[in-house]
Amino acid sequence: HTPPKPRVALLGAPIDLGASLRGACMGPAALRIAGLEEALRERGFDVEDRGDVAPRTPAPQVSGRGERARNLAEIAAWARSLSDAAYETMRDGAMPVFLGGDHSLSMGSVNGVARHAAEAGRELFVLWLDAHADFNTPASTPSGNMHGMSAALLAGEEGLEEVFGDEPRRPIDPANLHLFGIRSIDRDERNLLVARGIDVVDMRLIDEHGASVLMRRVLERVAARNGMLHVSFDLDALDPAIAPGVGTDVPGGLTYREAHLIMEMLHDSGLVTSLDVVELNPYLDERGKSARLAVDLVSSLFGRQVFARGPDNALAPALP
Ligand code: 4U7
Ligand code: MN
Ligand code: MN
Ligand code: MN
Repeated sequence: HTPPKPRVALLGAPIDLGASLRGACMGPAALRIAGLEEALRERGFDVEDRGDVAPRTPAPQVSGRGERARNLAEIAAWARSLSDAAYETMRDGAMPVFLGGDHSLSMGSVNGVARHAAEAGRELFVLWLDAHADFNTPASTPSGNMHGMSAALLAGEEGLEEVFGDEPRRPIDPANLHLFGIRSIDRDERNLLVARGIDVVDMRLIDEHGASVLMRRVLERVAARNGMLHVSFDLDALDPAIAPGVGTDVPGGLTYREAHLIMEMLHDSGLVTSLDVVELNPYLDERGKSARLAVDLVSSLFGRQVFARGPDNALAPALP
């Protein structure tokens, strides 16, 4: 049997004040121009482009943090409206795909998804595909850039309470956060990751064991607990040679084939219920290269494959 395909809602989040380099605010437009909606339609999905989410106005009253959390008020305004958008979209039975925008947007998207999961009585897992751990807090950050703090906020770290203020905040269980593709961690950030016992799949592990073994380990855990899986895909997880259109590139990233395999396995798992595609900076891209690769990878996550292996795309059975 073929399970019914979920409705997909595209939500733009043209935000770049979480990063030090401007330009990610053009990301949603570039993903649209690269044909994201058409690619998903081609996969047979009922897709609705809801346009760009508007940040909450007037900006919420939050105290400035100066250089410890730059543009906190603006990021909070986005996080609050993105959280509501994610929550409402999922409650209405659609799958939200957030088009970034810098990675601070995930503070909002994942918080909203977590609110929905809690109401639905399901456990939420987050796969964070990234070169960076994004586990800084205002106390640990070397840059003050909030796109480097989103995973920490979502896992319940202190110091960013003002992002949601009195609005519903729903942290995820740190044990359900899986960082993947990592190759840049700051000193105090590393200590925090260790203290919290976060699962960090770095490039060294991927080199040694291969992406598929490490992905299967995450997917089996989510499946065993009947969890929902949010994928937060920072394009800088990819090697800069194939995705130059990012503001904080780090050499030694995922190859074209590794990235596709990850997406194909995510599709086959049937576990993914929401997605962020973030950190595309068209100002830094080379003739749309990164935008087109992002659309290609999302197509794989939504079921495009070289050779159809049957209606349910079941994973190969585990070895005895
Ligand atoms: B991204 C950094 F110091 N860790 O905190 C920081 F290296 O969303 C980079 O993953 C953060 O792109 C990168 O500023 C945030 C830095
Ligand atoms: Mn990131
Ligand atoms: Mn990153
Ligand atoms: Mn970045």
